[in-house]
Amino acid sequence: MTRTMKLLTPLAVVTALAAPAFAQDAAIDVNGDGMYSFPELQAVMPDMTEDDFTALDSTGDGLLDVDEITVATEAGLLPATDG
Ligand SMILES: [Ca+2]
Repeated sequence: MTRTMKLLTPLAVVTALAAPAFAQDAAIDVNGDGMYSFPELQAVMPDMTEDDFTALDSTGDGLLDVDEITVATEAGLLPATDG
């Protein structure tokens, strides 16, 4: 095994394990656009406030994309989804 392979292999394993775990949950993403809107999240998390949502929406576009969902899930702010 080359030196480069040794460096890259663990990263590939981590990526492969992480990617499916944070696929958007169709039960939340009701319109299937791949993002969670505030109404979509509030429907499954009635305690979610608009302030909570704004805090998670780091890009400020009013939608949580996969990166924002991943951060929020890892922080324990959103339920982990496993399909
Ligand atoms: Ca959506």
